[in-house]
Amino acid sequence: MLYPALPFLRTALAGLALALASQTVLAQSLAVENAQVRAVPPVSTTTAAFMVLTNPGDGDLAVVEAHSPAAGTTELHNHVDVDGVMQMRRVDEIGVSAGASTELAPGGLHLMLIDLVAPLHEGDEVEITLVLDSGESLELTAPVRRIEVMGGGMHGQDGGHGGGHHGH
Ligand SMILES: [Cu+2]
Repeated sequence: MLYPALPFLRTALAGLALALASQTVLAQSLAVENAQVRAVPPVSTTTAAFMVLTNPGDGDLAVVEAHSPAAGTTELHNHVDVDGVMQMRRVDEIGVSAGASTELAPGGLHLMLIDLVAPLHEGDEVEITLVLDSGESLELTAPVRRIEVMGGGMHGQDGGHGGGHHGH
């Protein structure tokens, strides 16, 4: 009889639909929410991606690499306060502690998309792959949105980023 399996299947499908509706990407070990890429003027060759990473497991994790077909290079970045001026620094990894979340947000941690292959327009979708220290890869899609720049240390929409890149 096929029928006993149906309620389970229905529950599984409902769960999948819910996951898709909330734009949550769930790997075995890391959930990504609110992924978005900052819209930048067409002349800009760099932009940043933001998201919230949640580690539901009981072991610490770290994102050690990121890739995107939209950019020649994708780096992991953080902002640091240098004498009151926020500057960007490349970091080797973005840690997500067991049972905790790490927020990638304007003025803090972010993914840097460098050498954009084409201008990004508001509403475009950008594919991003995160590589974890466990070797696991996680693919997600982030919409391009207008995102206000936080903090007074950055001049203009892309000023902090551009300056940081030429600095190292
Ligand atoms: Cu950056």
